[in-house]
Amino acid sequence: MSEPTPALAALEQEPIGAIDHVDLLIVKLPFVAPFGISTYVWSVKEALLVRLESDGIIAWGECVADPDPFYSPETVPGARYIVKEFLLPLVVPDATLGEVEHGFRKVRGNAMARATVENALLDLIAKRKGTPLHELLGQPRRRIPSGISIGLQETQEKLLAAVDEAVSKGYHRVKMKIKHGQDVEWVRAVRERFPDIALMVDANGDYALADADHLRRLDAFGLTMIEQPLGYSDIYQHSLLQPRLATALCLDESIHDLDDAAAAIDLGACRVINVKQGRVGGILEAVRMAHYCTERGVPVWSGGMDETGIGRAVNIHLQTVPAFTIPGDTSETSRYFAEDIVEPPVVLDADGFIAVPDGPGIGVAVLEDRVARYTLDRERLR
Ligand code: OSB
Ligand code: MG
Repeated sequence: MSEPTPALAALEQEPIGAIDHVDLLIVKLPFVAPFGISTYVWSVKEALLVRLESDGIIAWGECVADPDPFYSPETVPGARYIVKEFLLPLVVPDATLGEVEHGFRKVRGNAMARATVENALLDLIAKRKGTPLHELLGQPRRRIPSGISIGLQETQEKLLAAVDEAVSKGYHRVKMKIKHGQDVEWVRAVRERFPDIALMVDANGDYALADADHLRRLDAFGLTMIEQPLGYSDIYQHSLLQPRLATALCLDESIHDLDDAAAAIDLGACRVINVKQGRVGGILEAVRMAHYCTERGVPVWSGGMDETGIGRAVNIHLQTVPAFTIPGDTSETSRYFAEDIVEPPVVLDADGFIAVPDGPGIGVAVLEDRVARYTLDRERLR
């Protein structure tokens, strides 16, 4: 495996340089269909964007926080406050990226806010060099395997139709959301119709350790993993559940950084980790975590937060790092948006793979007229 560490060490030395303008935007894009998890159903994407302008170069960062606290405690207004009051003041011209990241670590939690600014800075650094983000990470271009996350459906028929569509599109693995009352029989229905697909479930914390016997019934379906069955901030109880199941557990929302990943692995709380760059403080920490987990024998994959094309592109570049061995939650743009704020959209090729956008930085063009059309609020800070 090629080492990401030398590339990261070099990146940490990159100067921030002068930034002429900083804008915070809140955008709101309709979803083509509602997306439901055990705690909530979203029908729009509302996100905080950071726009940096330096010497005519425009760089972007997308925050994965939702307006509500139903996946994570971070929210759009909270992230905006943290970005504006505590993070952007640390982004000074004579600092290096490493110094900025070090300063950001004094800000407790708020990893989604930190990721937003850090990713915008990485886009800026890459665009100044005229290189795509994956090259900044020291990685050659490679095709990225696809994966789809199917939200809770009203009926088993609708679920089967959604899985059928995903399979015929060529997705490399299918994840279905589950919750109490919509689990074992729904998984059985999918498994009976699709005996051979790579299938996994995500409960977003809907169960308790007392449900262990119930969850064990999922062992019958050859799932690749069960994602975050227990509490959204729990690691310990997952370590008690994992030995009682044959199926691998995967942690998502309870892993915020490398230390959490190390604790989860030490405790045997999971056999797989979902590394969402937007949840762990940005691309650099995500790469460190992916590398660390892999060395400890725990494979990782890149999650998604139904991002617009800005965050979606970041997730794709991240997956050029070879430690991302399992297909992630990276699906076509059209699954979520009729019209996105970037071009080109993410599409699957005939084999179900995704091409890495190869322009400078995140590699996709952010269309400012479209951004303007979907903007709820815009504030120029510098
Ligand atoms: O748990 O991975 C999750 C979306 C919103 C909140 C939480 C999750 C998700 C997804 C969607 O599963 C992944 C994607 O398609 O981007
Ligand atoms: Mg999840």
